[in-house]
Parts: sequence; structure tokens; C-alpha cells
Amino acid sequence: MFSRRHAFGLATAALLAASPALAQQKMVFKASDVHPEGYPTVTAVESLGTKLEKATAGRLSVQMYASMQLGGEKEAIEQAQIGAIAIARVSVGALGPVVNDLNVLNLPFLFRDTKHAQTVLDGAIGQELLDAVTNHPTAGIIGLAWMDAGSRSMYDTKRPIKSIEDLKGLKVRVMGNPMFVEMMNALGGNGVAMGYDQVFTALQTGVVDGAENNPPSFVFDNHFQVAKYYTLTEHLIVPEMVVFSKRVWNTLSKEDQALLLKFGKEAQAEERGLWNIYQQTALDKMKAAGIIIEPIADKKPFQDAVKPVWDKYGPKFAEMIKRIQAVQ
Ligand code: GTR
Repeated sequence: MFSRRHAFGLATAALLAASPALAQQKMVFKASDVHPEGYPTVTAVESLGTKLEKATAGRLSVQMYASMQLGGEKEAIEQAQIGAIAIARVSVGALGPVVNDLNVLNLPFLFRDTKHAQTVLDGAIGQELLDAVTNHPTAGIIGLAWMDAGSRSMYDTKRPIKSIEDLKGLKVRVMGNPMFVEMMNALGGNGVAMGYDQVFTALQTGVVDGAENNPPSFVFDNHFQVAKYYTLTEHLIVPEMVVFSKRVWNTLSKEDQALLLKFGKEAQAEERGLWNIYQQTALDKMKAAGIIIEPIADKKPFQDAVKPVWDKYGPKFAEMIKRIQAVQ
């Protein structure tokens, strides 16, 4: 698997940077995703690779490392930054600590629903935030495309959560971003930041009592085998991004960069279609597996509880929040 063909890495990137003539050489872009083969984000990036290979007669291609083979998302971002991999498909939750502008999307209950989030990301604001990644002076990554990830809800191994009171004292894993720890604490639980690669074991061994995620992650990353209660809090609608290593990007011709941007956009559209199917399949599998799904009719107590997070992080995004809320 680690043949020479697949071993595109830092050394090669550095060499290409030094010698643009070599940029016409065959290159295999390593891509990382925490999800398994068949997951919408994995399929969409693979399909980008297939198109790239076809358009360049095999000169450029993508080698997908799915299922956390290269580690969690923090690691994927770091590897893209140094050029050890070319493509990282990661959550904006994990990118927020690298590109602060993105943290506006990590505010709980920011979007009215997933449709609202899609409209925002498809429009001017979506492009601005991709550009904020690309133009960031030190992040070292290019924002290539958005990926849908639905909305995130709570799940746990202990008890059904019928109201916010039931969250009290539960140790709940959140993504590695202080905003989410503060969010979970404000909701009454104990937020524990942890890489995605550790969540299954943490749930299984009782290191945490619960976590929060969308139905496809809950099911296809197997968390539903250990956590039986899923509560439709839908507190976060956090999109995901495909980012490309700037180090590698800078070795590419303008034409190759344009191809990546074009196929990136197409991957974004393809993933959305696949997402809708996966979301439904996940819900069906949850029901078949006997997961207790609690609807939350009144989300107001949850929305009120996260006010401290908005008080702390909202003001510096005031302008952007207004624009996002104005999108119909
Ligand atoms: C999933 C997302 C991953 C990762 C994970 C997590 O929904 O697709 O990119 O962020 O959540 O909770 O860490």
C-alpha cells in the first residue's frame, strides 16, 4: 500500500517547489478522512480524484486514507500544513482553532435549520469563509469545498434525555475546540474535548457517558453499538471542509489548481446528494437497532442555556452573524 506511487510527501513537495519543471510529473495526493469507505465525504473526495486522474491522463490522482488511518482531524490538518498529505476532509469544529473566522459557524443554534446553512454556504458568505482559510497568513491550507454534515444531536449510554435537566452531570465528548466544551458545560453536562479517533473506546469504557454527532457518524462509526439513547437536540449545524495543503498547492500549475477547484465544487454538490441518502439510512438503522430516539419539542431551554457561549464569542462575529441571520 505504501508503494512509491503513493508515497508523495514533504520531500517531494519541497523538491517540486524548488523545480517548477518537475510539476508536470506524476503526483498522488494523499487524502485523509475519519469516516469509512462509502461515507458521503469519502466517496465525494474519491470521485474528485477519479475526475482529476481522467482530466490529466493519470498524471494527478488521489489516494484516500479513510477510517482514521492517518489519525484524527487535528493530525490531518497538521499533516496538510506541512505537506505530508495534500487533502484533509475535516469539520469546521476542528478548523476553528486554526482559522478563527470559521468559529462563527461553531456557535450553537446559529442556523435555523440545515437548509439555512446550505443556502448560506452556497452563497457569498460561503465563498468568503473558504477564502478566509486560503488567505490566512499562517494556516497553510487552501479552502477547496464545503461538505454538508447535517445537524448534531446528543447521545449517551446512561439515560434518555427528555429535558435539559437530564443532561446534568453527564460527561460528554465534544470536538477539540474550547467553544464546544463551554457549550456542553453551559448545557449542564461536563464537556470533554477529545479526538474523534478516541470516541468509540471512550464511550465503551465509560471514560465518557455520551457524545454528540449527526446520525450518519453515530451509526457508521459504530457509536450506536454502545450508546442507546439519541436525543434530537440539533444544537449544532457545523459544516465540513475539504482543505488542500498550501505547500503542495504552490507546486501546482494554475491549470491544475483550477481543475482542483472545479472538481472540488462538484464534490461539494455530490456529497450533498449522498448525504441526504445516508442521513435517512442512518435513521433507519438506528430504529432497527432499537435506539431510543427522543424528540425535543421545545428547544428553547437549550437555546437559553448556551447564552454564555454567545456572550463570549458572539460580539466579535456580530457583523457576520447579522448577515447569516438575514439569509432566507
Ligand atoms: C463528524 C464529522 C467529522 C468529525 C466528527 C467529530 O460528524 O464528520 O469530521 O468532526 O464528527 O465529532 O469529531
